[in-house]
Amino acid sequence: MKKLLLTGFEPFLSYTVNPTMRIVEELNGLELAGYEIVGKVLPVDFASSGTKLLDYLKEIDPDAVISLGLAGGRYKITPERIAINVKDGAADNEGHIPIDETIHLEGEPGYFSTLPIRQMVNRLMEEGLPAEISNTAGTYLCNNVMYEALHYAKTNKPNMKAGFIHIPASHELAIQHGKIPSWSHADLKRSVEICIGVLGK
Ligand code: PCA
Repeated sequence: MKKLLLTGFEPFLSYTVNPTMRIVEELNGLELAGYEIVGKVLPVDFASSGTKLLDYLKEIDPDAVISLGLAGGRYKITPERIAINVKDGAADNEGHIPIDETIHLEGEPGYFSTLPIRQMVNRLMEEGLPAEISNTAGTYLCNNVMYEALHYAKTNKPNMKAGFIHIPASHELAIQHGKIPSWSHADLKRSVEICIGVLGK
């Protein structure tokens, strides 16, 4: 059976929970759309998230990798179109604040997602779930992990599909956080399952 590495992130900044962490933990070990799901939670740490991801890619040797991240404030499920070779932004969980840094000196300026993002968005909307392609994954950890996966695919494993999906806050998070739009955990999880289903087509 084919293998899918599904990554989420630990909580970060003012977000006391990260809905991607629970989704990844709940889908770990399941079989969906012809894929065995291997779920892993990554640290929100510029120094170690990339190497952790690369370790998992080498150890698990997946056919595809989908990384998930929380985009607090977004209203829709947003598969990302592109990752850029930049680290810049707020403090990570270790207190590091990169300014205009490059992820890989020898890397391309950007890599397009190799996931079927248009089909994912269309399928989600057919299922009644708001979705749109996002044209920026930002320059924080989510972009960093998306870039690392695509750079690895480009340089080591061209057949491995890779990309990133940002999801809105869960109700659980919104109750604690305050003024951010939120979805039920069930809908967030179903959205991820639908995207995996599209990948498996
Ligand atoms: N979202 C952040 C990092 C971790 C997460 O879940 C981001 O969008 O970069």
